[in-house]
Amino acid sequence: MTSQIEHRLPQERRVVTEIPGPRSRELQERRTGAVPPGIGSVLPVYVTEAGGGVVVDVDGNSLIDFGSGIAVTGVGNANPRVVERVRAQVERFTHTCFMVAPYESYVAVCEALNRLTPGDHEKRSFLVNSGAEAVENAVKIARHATGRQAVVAFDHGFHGRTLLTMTLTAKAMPYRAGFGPMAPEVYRMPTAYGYRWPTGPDNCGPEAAAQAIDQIGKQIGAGNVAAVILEPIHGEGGFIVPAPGFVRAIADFCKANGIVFIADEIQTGFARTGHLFASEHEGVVPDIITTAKGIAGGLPLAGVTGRAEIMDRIHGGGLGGTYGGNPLACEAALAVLEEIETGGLVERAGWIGDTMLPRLRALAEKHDVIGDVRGRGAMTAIELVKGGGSKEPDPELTAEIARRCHAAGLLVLTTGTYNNVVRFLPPLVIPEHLLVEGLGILESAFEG
Ligand code: PLZ
Repeated sequence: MTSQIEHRLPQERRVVTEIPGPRSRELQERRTGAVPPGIGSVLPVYVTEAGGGVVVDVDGNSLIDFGSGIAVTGVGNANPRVVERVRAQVERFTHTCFMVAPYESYVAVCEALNRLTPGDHEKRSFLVNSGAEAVENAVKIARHATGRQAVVAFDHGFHGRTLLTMTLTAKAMPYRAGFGPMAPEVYRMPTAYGYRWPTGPDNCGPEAAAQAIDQIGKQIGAGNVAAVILEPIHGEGGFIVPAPGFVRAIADFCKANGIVFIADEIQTGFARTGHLFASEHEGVVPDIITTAKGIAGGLPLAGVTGRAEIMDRIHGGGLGGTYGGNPLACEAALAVLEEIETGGLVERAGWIGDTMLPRLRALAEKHDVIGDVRGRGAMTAIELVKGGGSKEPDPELTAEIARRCHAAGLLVLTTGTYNNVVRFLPPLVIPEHLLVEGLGILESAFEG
């Protein structure tokens, strides 16, 4: 399946130096004197250009991009339609603050979010700067609307790095350790991690839901819960697709108990999984959806979309922020939505999954250190274990596989609570030959 997009950069892998090369290494040295080590980089090649399926560095290497800047540049980096709309906007005005003097593009993005997110009920949306800020706001709204305080999140969940969203996030290292105390009234429940569920993946969905619901009742009391927040695929937790029935059971429980069900679609949204939103795979209609990343092709933008009757309860001035819905980012989002529609990117994400998953499964047949292959559409992953029947995570092998891919010019990311998952998030517009070449590099990485 070809993508319609004309690419500005040659769509080729080109490795002309060691990776990182000498100029990148110089910049990395300079960076260590200026930027604290708390900010990491997966692969410290310093970028000059990127587009389609490639990222080009200061040494002239052209890497195949299987990361999309963590699921952001689905429409391709510096997508021509995004560039055109942003360029026109930057010449008109760069900022007024929507809370001071508004503009049409913000309203148009919100109308689009209301129309495109699951459910045909009346909705309202507003815009902020980052995924974490969207999640913070979703929780504020749920608390205000219900008059309750408790918030339920799940094991392996990731929701951001601010105080509240770090508290919602499951993993201690590197996200929480040393940064306490955490925010109050956040409770964590088991999630439906089929591969690691003691009684096996088939029982996992209903059993995990039953455990979570039982614990909510015992530890909090359903009537005290303002919101339950869940990623329809756990992203940073390891691309864990909740076992069948889990998401549905949790959403139904929320509905029956007056709890706001928040779907965090920040990583899964905007065509990434082969639907516009991953909640659609589960047939659930969330009360609030948080979006970011893929929404604006790389410009910082995030959205909170919810039922009108919940959203409209917040008093005037109760929500906002200086930069939320910046006009450049709104223009970029409108371009992204056009691109998804005209470029058939939902279908293309499905095709990417149909291309990748069988090859990943075949690779797992050959190498028993690949314990699990999973994902949806253009959000897929392999989980690496010691092998020989053991499910013990193998983070060292995972790092080594990523290193080999990087050295060969394939930019892959790792993830997972146990740091043992290699994840694949190619731009949805990646040319077929690069997707296939990238898979070949990954396969070779397992040969040593
Ligand atoms: N919710 C589901 O995936 C961001 C984080 C990278 P921000 N994921 C990438 C890192 O190490 O910080 C994310 C997410 C989900 C919320 C967020 C947070 O989005 O835009 O990074 O704030």
